[in-house]
Amino acid sequence: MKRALITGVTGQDGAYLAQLLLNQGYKVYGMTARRSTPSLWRLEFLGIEQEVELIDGDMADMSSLVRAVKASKPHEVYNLAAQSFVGTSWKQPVTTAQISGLGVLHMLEAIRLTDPSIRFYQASTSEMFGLVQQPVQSESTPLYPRSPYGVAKLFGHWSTVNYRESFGLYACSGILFNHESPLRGIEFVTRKVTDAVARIKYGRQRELRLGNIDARRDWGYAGDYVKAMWLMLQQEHPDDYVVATGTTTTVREMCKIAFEYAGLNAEDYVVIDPELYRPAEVDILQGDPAKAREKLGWKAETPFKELIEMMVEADLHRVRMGEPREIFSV
Ligand code: GDR
Repeated sequence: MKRALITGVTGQDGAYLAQLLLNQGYKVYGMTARRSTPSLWRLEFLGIEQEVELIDGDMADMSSLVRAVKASKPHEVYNLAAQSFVGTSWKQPVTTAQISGLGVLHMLEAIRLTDPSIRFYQASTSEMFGLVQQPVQSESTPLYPRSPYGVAKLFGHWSTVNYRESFGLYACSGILFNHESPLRGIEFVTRKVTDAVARIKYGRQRELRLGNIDARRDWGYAGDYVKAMWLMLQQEHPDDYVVATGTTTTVREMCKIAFEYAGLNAEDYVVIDPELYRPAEVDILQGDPAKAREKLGWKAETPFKELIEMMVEADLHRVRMGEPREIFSV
């Protein structure tokens, strides 16, 4: 039986990946940082909380990673743990660097020293393109991060490439563009919008405050994207891949789709709040997924409109059922 260790298993991608691997017959270990009570709502939402074996570990503490690797004896490690909210990275740049940057190196070392045959996946990100150097971004596009988060992820990305080249580790970096779902945290813009649409529809909220709604992103469905992670670790040779839809949409257009689905007009509710602008913005991201399509046979299956409508539908249901909002925000 194949064994996998997923760091950040309580996050959106961790939960979908755990589900995928369980369906493939893996024994799945999930690492969580026990700074506070672990938030298991996503695993519960997918009905897999009993099947994932949780292990304590903290990306900032290499000894805890060595222990997690020794305890789980994984064939594959998926490093999804991060301080992943770009906005927060300006307020906590050092923590972000420690978890999302140095933490990757800690895990690479833990693998190299424990069992270098373990295959490693690093969750890299389109945020590394930042101030984009080419209109459509591929694996060869120069990187220019625009946030402490992007800078930290750049370190993790190059550490992964370097350990592959220096020590021959089977280490892959997936450069994933934005990917969303009903399991997305409420701090991210798509879920903030779909949650607000549902609350406005049922009279629980009056307006929706947003920052730069002219930002453009290449948004896909997280459930599709975790398949690409798994495929990267099943190849003959390790490599890095852009994972994206290849299309780009503004936050403004996304709002329109979300409000319209609930029979509302976005312009009646959206308020622009300059406080929500970022110190440095990534204006546009659009990925070129050609390599993933050709080499992994992967492509994004879920159209953007369908994705946003799926999220609004889930939030309408949740608000209608009176489920507490707080537990969905972590
Ligand atoms: P992003 O996602 O920063 O691209 O990173 P996010 O959804 O936070 O922002 C997308 C764009 O929307 C603009 N925006 C707002 N964003 C938020 N969160 N809240 C607002 O009120 C708001 N108003 C406008 C932002 O300025 C931005 O341009 C996500 C994360 O998941 C990262 O971890 C991941 O690496 C990348 O996607 C790929």
